[in-house]
Amino acid sequence: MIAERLLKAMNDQVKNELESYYIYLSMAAYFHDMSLDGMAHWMRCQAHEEMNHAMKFFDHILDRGGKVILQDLAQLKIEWASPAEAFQDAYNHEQFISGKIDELITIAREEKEYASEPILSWFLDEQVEEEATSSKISAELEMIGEDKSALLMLDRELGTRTFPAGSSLDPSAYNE
Ligand code: OFO
Repeated sequence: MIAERLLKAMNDQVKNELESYYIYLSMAAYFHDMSLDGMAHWMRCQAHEEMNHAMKFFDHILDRGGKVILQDLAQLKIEWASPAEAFQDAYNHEQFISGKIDELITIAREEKEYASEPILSWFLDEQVEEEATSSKISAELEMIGEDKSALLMLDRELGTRTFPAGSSLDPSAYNE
């Protein structure tokens, strides 16, 4: 049975991951509106991953005999001043989430909840990757500045990210 303190923190993390999903979906809408469909596609892929993260915590809580309690999500940001600002927000958000994973690991250790260590260590690795990716794109956008053709080239490149098969955020999965 999962320790009460960790259960509460994991339920909070289900909310954090769902908020991540919603934030990236909001960024996808922003990029579609700017006709930067490659960046929008990248954000849809990212949103897909975040939903999976939420469900990983959701299922782990159940596997450890806990009750999942869904919470209200925070009010969304829907506009950014530029693509660079949106990706900087994505990077800041990933740093915030990394801090939350660190807190979960601290609680799991204090509560001697060793059964939760494998999933938390998976998230630790995932956060290293997510911070690195969002930070790199953010730095590239800073370099690009006002150069529209470089922006379009990056948009094309980000549009090549692949969706996992059957993703519900992939238009080809629901537009058949
Ligand atoms: Fe769930 O990794 Fe990003 O937020």
